[in-house]
Amino acid sequence: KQKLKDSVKQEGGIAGDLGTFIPDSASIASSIKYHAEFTPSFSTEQFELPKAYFATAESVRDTLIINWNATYDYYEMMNVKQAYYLSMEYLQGRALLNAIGNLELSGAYAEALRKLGHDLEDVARQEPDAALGNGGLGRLASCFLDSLATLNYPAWGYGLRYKYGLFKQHITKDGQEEVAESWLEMGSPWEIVRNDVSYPVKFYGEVTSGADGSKQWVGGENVVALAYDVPIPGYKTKTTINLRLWSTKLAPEEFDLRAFNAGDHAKAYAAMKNAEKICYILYPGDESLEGKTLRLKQQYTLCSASLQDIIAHFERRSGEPVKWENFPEKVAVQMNDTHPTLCIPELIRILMDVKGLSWKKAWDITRRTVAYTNHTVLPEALEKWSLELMQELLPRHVEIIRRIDEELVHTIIAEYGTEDLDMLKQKLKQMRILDNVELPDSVAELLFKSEENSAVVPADEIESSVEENKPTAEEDESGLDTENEKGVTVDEAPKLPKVVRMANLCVAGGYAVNGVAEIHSEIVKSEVFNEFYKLWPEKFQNKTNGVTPRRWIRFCNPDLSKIITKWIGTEDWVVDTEKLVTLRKFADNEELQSEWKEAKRRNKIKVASFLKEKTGYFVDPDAMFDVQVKRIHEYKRQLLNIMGIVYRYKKMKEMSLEERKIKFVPRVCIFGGKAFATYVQAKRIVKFITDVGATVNHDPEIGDLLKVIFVPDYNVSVAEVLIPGSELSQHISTAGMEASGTSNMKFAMNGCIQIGTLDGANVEIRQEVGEDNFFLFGAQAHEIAGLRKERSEGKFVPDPRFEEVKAFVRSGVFGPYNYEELMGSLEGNEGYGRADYFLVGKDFPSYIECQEKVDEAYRDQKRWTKMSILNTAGSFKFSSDRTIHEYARDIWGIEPVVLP
Ligand code: T68
Repeated sequence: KQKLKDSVKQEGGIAGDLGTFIPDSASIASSIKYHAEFTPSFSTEQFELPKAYFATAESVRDTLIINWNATYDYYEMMNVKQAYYLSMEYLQGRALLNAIGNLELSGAYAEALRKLGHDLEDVARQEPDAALGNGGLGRLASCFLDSLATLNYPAWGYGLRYKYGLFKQHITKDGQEEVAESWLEMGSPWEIVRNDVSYPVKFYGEVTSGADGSKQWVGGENVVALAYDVPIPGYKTKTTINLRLWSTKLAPEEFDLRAFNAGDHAKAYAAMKNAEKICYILYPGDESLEGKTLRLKQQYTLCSASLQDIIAHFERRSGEPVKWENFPEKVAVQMNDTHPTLCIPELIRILMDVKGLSWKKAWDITRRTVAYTNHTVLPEALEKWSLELMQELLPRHVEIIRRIDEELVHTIIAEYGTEDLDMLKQKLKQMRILDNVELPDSVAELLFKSEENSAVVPADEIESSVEENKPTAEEDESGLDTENEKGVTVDEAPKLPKVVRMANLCVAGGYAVNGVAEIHSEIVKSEVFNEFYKLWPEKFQNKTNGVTPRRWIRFCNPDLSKIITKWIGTEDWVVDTEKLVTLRKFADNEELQSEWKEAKRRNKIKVASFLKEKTGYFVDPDAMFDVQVKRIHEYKRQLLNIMGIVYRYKKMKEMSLEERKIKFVPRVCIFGGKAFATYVQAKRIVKFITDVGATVNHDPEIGDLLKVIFVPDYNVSVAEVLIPGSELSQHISTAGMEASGTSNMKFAMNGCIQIGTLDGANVEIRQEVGEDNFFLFGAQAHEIAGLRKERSEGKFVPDPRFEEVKAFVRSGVFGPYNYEELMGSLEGNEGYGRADYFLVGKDFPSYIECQEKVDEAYRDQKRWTKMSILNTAGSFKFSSDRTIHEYARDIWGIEPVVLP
C-alpha cells in the first residue's frame, strides 16, 4: 500500500490517506500507459482501441481495489450486520463509464485519454455488456448493488460467473436467431480471481447416519466453486462493495490421473468438463432432463458456495466459541425469487451436519435469516422441481425438505384442527411444500387418532394452488394413505408427479416475503399465497422496485441531467431524487420547456443515428419516437402494439395524402427485446414485427409518416441510448400479469410519457406523475378472470376494427409467412391454445382510441413537453435508493456504515 501511495504521489495525484486519493488527468494518463505496457493480453507496439479500453479499465480497477479493501477492512473491524443478496442473475451492462462516473473522474479520464489520442466514449464502447441475466429480475439485482454501495450499506451480492451470458440476438429473414455471447472472450478487467477462496460442492452420493443420529452426506460428485470478485463502487462515496461470482472446476484430487495415464483421456477430460459446464451458460434450456439437472446444479452451487462463505465469514468474526444463535443478528440472506431456495435446506444442513447443531436450533436460525422476494404470479413460472431428480442429486436436502414439510403440515393442522377433514385436506393440498407426496407417518397417525376411520375422505373438491397442475378429482392423490369413496386405495390411483414447490418452501422458511409493486404484493397476499397470508400475515410486505438514477439518467442522459441540475439548483437529486419534485413548479416555464425539448431532440438524433447503424433505416428525428423494449412475452403484449400499428397503416392506406397528414402524427415505432430460445409464439411475434416493418418502411405512400423498426440485440447498453431519446413508451401487459416492470421507471425519469394498463408499477407511476400525464387504457386486474370466463363461454364479441386488422394480416400484405398461429391465438381457434388468454382482442379498441389521444397530445408540443417534465418530476419515487432503504429498514435490519 505504501508503495502504491508513493508512486501515486510521484505521478502527481493528490494522495492523502489512500482512501481519499483523487487522481488527476496526468496521473491517470500515466496509469493507463502503465497498464497498456503491462497488460499481457495485447502486443506492445500499438495503443489501439481494444487495448486502450483494457488499459483504461485496469487503471480504474486500481482505484476500485483500494476502495474495496478499505470497505472490507472497515466492515471487518466494525463487525456489523450484513445483508447478502443471492441472485442467479445480474444484468450489469458496461462498467467503465459507470465506475468513473461514480468516482467523479469522468472529466479527468476524458482528458487523460484525449492526451493519449482517444475519445472516452469510443473507448467505453469497446466493453462488451456483462449480460448475466435475462431481464428485469437480473437488472434489478444490479440496480440494487449500485444503491447499496451508494448508500453505504454493508452488503454483498452473490451470483454465478457464467461463461456465456444471455445470447446475442440476430434478426434474419426468419426472425430471431440466437448466437452465443462470450463476454469473457478477451477477459474481464473488472474481476479479481480469489484463488484462496474456494469451497467444495457435492452432488449425488448418499446419506449415512451416525450412532448418535447425526447425518453425513458422502460419496457422489465433487466440484470446487472458486470466487471471482467484482468491485461495485458507490456514487460519491468511498464505499465499494463486492459482487462475488462463483465459477466451478474439478478438484485437482478428482482428476483421474490413472485413467489419463492409461490412455483414457476422454474419461479424465469428461470429469473436468462436467465440473466446468455448471457455469457455462445462463439459464440452460430446461426442457430436457440434462437441462433440468444442470439448472438445479447451478442453483445449488450458488447456494452452497455462498452459504459456506457467509458462514466462514461469520465464524471468523465471531471468535471462539461461535455463538450460532447470534447468526441472524449478523446475517440477512435475501433470495431473489425462488432460484436460490436451496439456501434454506443448505443452511440447515451445514448447521446440523457440519457444525453439529440440533434440528430445532438450525431450523430456528434459518427462519430468522432468510427472506424471499417474489417476482411473478404466473403459475407456470412458479418453480417446481421433480422430487425424484432432487432426491438423486441432493439426497440430504430432500430429507431436510421433508422435515420442513412435516413441520408445516403440523402447523396447518394446529391452525385448522382435524374436525373438518375435507377442509384440512384442501389446505394441505394448497400449502404443502411437497405436492402429490404421501403425508409423513406422524401426521397420518395423528389424523387416524383424531377421528376413527374418518380418514376415508372423498378426493373431490380439492384444488391445487397451481392451476396447470390441477389434478382431476379421480386423479387427486390426497396423500392420505387410505381408501377413497370408491374404495380404491389412493396408491392405485394414477400417479401425479411428485414435486417440491419452491415458492412454498420459501414462504415457510423465510421470515419475510415481499412483492415488487403495490398491486403485485396485494395479488401475492390475496391469490398466490393467500393461504400462507392467512397463517402468517406478518411475513408479507411490499417493496416497490426502483432503478438507479446514476446509470438511468445521470450517466445515460447527461444533457437532461445538466438542465435538471440548473433548474433545481443542485446536483443532489442524483442521490436524493425527491428533489426532482422541484421541477413541477417550472413545468410551464417557457425557457425550461425549450431547453427540455432541445435536449430531447439531441437525444433523438443520437437514437436516429444508432438505428441507422444497427438496421440501415433512416428515421426522421421530428417524428414521435414510440418505444416498446422488454423481453418478448405474450403477456407483455407486443402483439397488441403491432396490431395497433397495422390498424394505423391500413387506415393511412385508405386515405388521401392530405387526410393522412391531418389525421396522423408521424411516428417511429421502435421495438426491441429477446424471446426465450424455445418460446415459439414469442419468436413468431418477432418475425411478425419485422415483416410489418419491411412492408411499411418501404411503402412510398407512407414515407416518414410511419416507420416500424426492430432493434436487434436489445441489452443494457442499447437501453441507455434508446430511453433518453424516447417520447412515448409502452407498458401494456394484461392487467395483473406484470409484477412490476422497471423500464417504465427509467422512461419516466427520462421524461418519456407512457401508454399503459393499470398493472405493476404503472399504477404507482401514474399516481406520482399525475393522471393527465399518463395514457391509460384497458381492462383492470379484477376484471380479468371474468373476461376470460366470458371468452371461454363464447360470449365475447370482438370489435369490428380488430376483425378488420386480423383479416388484413391474413390477406398476405406482410409477405408469405403463415400468420395463422398468431391470428388464431387471438381467437382461440382449436389447436392454437388459450382463446386469447392475454385479452388482446378485448383491450384492442380502448388501446387504439387511447393512441388517438396520444397523437392529439403530441400535436400540442407545449402540452407534451409539460407532460414530459412532470414525468421526470414524478419519477422521484422510483429510485432504487428508496427501495433499498426500505429493504434495509423493514427486512434486513442493517444500518449504513460510512467509512471514515
Ligand atoms: C421480472 N421477472 C418481472 N424474471 O417480470 C418484472 N424468471 O415485472 C419485474 O419488474 C422484475 O422481475 C423485477 O422485479 C423476471 O425478470 C426472470 O428474468 C426470470 C428468469 C429466470 C427464471 C424466471
